Amino acid sequence: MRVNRTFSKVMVILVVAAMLPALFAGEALAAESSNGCFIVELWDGSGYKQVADISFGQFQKESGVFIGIAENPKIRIRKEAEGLAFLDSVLLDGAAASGSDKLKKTDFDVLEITNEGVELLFAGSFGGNLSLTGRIEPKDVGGYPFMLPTVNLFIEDPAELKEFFTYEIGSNIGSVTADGQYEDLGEPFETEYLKPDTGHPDGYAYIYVFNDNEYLYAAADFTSDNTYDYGDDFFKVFVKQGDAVKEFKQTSSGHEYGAGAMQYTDKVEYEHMYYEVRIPLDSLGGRDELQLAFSLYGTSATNPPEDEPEIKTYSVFYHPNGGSGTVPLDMNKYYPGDKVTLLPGDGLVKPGYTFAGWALQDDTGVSSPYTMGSRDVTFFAVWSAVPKIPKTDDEAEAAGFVMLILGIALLAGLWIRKHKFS
Ligand SMILES: [Ca+2]
Ligand SMILES: [Ca+2]
Ligand SMILES: [Ca+2]
Repeated sequence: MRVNRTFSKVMVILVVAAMLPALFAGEALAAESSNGCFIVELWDGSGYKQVADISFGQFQKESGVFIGIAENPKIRIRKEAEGLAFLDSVLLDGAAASGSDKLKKTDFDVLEITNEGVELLFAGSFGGNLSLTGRIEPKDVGGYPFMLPTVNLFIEDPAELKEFFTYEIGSNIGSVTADGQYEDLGEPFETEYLKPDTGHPDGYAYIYVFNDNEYLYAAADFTSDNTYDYGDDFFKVFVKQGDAVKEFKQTSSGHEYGAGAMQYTDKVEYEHMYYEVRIPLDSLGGRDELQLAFSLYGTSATNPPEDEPEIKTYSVFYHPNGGSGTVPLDMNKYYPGDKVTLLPGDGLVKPGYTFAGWALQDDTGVSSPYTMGSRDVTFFAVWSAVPKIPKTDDEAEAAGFVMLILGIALLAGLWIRKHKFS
């Protein structure tokens, strides 16, 4: 009877677990901080079949999903989102796919994922644990450009800029081919460490300034912008002339004064925005000294502290619930609506019991993926008793009979030995 009751409890947990994704689906769609999802599809020989959809927000994170055991799987990942979506790495059981070098490791070298998606071929036999690291931007990222000198942050009108650097004409004679293609520029004129709050990496901006007889040249190595934003990225040079400030803006898609392009430079390992411009000296009033300021934007941007959007994330904890051994540890931060891949409990043991999954504190069973709510959550191990084979009276009698026969045999042996030696 005890055994039967345990089994029925497990059945209830399984049924409830199967219903959970449906119960939470509405909540997932309503979550504001998720900007969309990556759709994971598996090629089955005749077409792609969706195996998972994983929601992502503006900040880069890792998320795992089990896609099933597979042999040389072909996977397609596409976005379902209004904003731009980027993947940094896609690994299957820790292995990279052939094809895209950018997706082989998590290093801020990111690939934009479109609605059409990217196809990945994994060679070999796989257990099926797929891990995506990436982020999805909101449709409008907004934010303020970075300013150098930094005292000019959040000033939108060039005429209001507070401070400028001084560049003496002739102090750094040279030139650049202003094509947006990286070239060695020697020592930077200014260096500033930037911390975007838009999901882009923290990193230095290096500004270079040169001149020859005809042009002022400026270049910007903007390591905090690892995304190409189709002309929304820009580098501006401000030149103060008396009370007026002239603005020279170079975007990532046009050729206003030179060019901006995604490049690998000697400063960081990942591709990022790099700009080169040249400005005719005669448009700058033929001065001996120039008062210069700069700004950089790439949807990589900053916000005044009070304007920072409050994006709360939540954590997942695992509780052994009377078991012992290795308790799973999930370091990820989740937005409400995120899909949480439950970690296996195979490192946990409890004598006389087998691990039967995870449940919430109120005993409600959960299945993978669990849809994150707007609070931290703890999953408790569910233990199901190993059924014991009960001894019936008949079996006890049979055992007693065997013991009796053995006893008689032993006595008989002793009797034989005794008579043999006497
Ligand atoms: Ca990468
Ligand atoms: Ca160049
Ligand atoms: Ca960008």
